[in-house]
Amino acid sequence: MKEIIFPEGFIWGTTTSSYQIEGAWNEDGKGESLWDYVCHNLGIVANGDTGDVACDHYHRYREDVALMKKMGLTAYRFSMSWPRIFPTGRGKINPKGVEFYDNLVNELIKYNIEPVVTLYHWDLPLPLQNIGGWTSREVVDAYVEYAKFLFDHFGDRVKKWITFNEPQIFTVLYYSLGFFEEGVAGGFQASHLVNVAHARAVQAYRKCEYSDGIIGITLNLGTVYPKTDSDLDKQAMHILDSLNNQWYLDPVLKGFYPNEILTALRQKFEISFPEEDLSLLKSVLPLDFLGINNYSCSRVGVSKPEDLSDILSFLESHVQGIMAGEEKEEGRKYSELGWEVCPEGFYDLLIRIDKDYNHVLTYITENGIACKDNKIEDGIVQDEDRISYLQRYLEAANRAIANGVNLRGYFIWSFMDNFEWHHGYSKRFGLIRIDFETQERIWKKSAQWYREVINTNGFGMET
Ligand code: GCO
Repeated sequence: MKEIIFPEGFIWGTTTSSYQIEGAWNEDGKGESLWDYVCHNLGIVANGDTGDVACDHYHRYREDVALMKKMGLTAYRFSMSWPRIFPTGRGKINPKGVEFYDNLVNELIKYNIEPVVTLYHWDLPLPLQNIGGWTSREVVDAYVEYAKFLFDHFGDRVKKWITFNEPQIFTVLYYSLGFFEEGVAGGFQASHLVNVAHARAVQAYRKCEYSDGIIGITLNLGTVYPKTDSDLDKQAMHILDSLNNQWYLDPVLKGFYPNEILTALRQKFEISFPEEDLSLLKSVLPLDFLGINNYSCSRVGVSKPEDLSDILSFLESHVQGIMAGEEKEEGRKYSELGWEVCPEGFYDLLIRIDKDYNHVLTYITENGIACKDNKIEDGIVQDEDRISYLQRYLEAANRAIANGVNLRGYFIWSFMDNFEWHHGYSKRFGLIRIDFETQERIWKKSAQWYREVINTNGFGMET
C-alpha cells in the first residue's frame, strides 16, 4: 500500500455547470439560452433530452449544498447562467436570477465551502447568438458588462473567478461541427474574440471594488502522443498539440498565438487578429491562475504526408474521428464515453505546463469519468471503476506536485450526474447518482471514498 499525501491547504472540490444541473429553464424571468435552443430545436441530443429540468438544482440547491457539506468539500465550482441574470444578454437585470445565486453563494459560505465561479459555461443568451455569437464584438461588450455586474455584486463573497470554460469547445469545435454557418474560420475568429473578452474581464476585475481575489480561465487540455515512432506521426502530434493546446494556452498565458497556425489560417481565410487586441492580451499578464480540465490523452497518426499538408483539413478530419468514436487500442482502458484512461498523459501535461508557462499557479478544475454505474447495493452505487480512475489520476497529480508543479487544488467532474450535452442523461459522471425520474440523490461509493480523501488529505493505493 502506498500512501499518497497532498500538501497542507490543498483544495478539494467538485464542479458542475448551470445548464447541466439547474433546470427551471424558463422560470422566474430567465431568458432563453443557446442550449435551450439547441435542445428544443436541433434534434442532436440523445433521446431528445433537454436541460429543462436537469437535476432541478434551482429548487434543490439547499439539499445539494447539504450533501456537499457531508462530503466534506472545501470548494465548489459552478457557473452562473448569464440569461438567468440578464435575460436578453444585456440591459435589464432579472432580480430573481440574482437572488438565486445570492442564496447559493450564501449557503455555501455558511458551510465553509468556497464558491468558485465560472462566468461562462456555454449557455449564451440566445439573442446574442442571433447577432453573431462569439464572432461579434458586440457580444464581447455584453460579456464585459455581465462580468462587471458579477464582480460588483458577488465579489465581496466570491474570491476565485473563471472567465470561461473550455473556449475550444464552444468556438472551434462547435463551428467545425457545423453548429453555426461561419464554419471553421468562424470558430478560430470566435476563439480570438473570447480571448479578448477574457482579457477585458480580467482588467475589469482588477479595477473593481473587490479585487482581492484571483481570476483565471479554464482550458480543456490533453497530452498528444504519436501513434508510432515515425517522423510523420511525430509531425502530426506536433500539429495537433498546437491546434488543441497551444492555440488556447499561448494567448492567455503569453499574449500571442502560435505562428504556424496563424499562418495557416491567414492563407485560407480573411481573419483578423489586430495588434491592439494582442497588446490587450499582454496587458493582463501574468494571469493569476490557470484552470485545467483533463480527462484523457490523444494518440494521433497519419498514413501519408499529404494528410498534413493542410492543417485545418487535418483538424476537421480529426474532429470527425472523435465524433465517430476513436478506434480503441488493445491493452488500453476506456471510459463509457470511449475516452482512454490515461493518467500518464495527465502527469506529462502538468509537467509540461509548469515548464512552458513559467510555473503558473494551476487548479485541476475538472477531472472524472463516465461509468456504467449499474450496480446498486445497500442503497449505494458500487462504482469501483470510478474510484480506480480517480486514484490513478490523483496519484499522477501528486507526483507532479512532488516534482515542483504549482498545483493547489482539484475539482471532480462532477458533483452529481447531470445533462451531458449531446449525450443527454445517458452518461453518468457524478459522485452522487441522480434518479432523473424522482430526483432522488443517491450516494456512490466514490463519494464515500472522496470524503475520506478530503478528511485525511490523501489516500492509500494498492501498488
Ligand atoms: C467540460 C464540460 C463539462 C462536461 C464534462 C464531461 O468542461 O468538458 O465543461 O460540461 O460535462 O467535461 O464531458
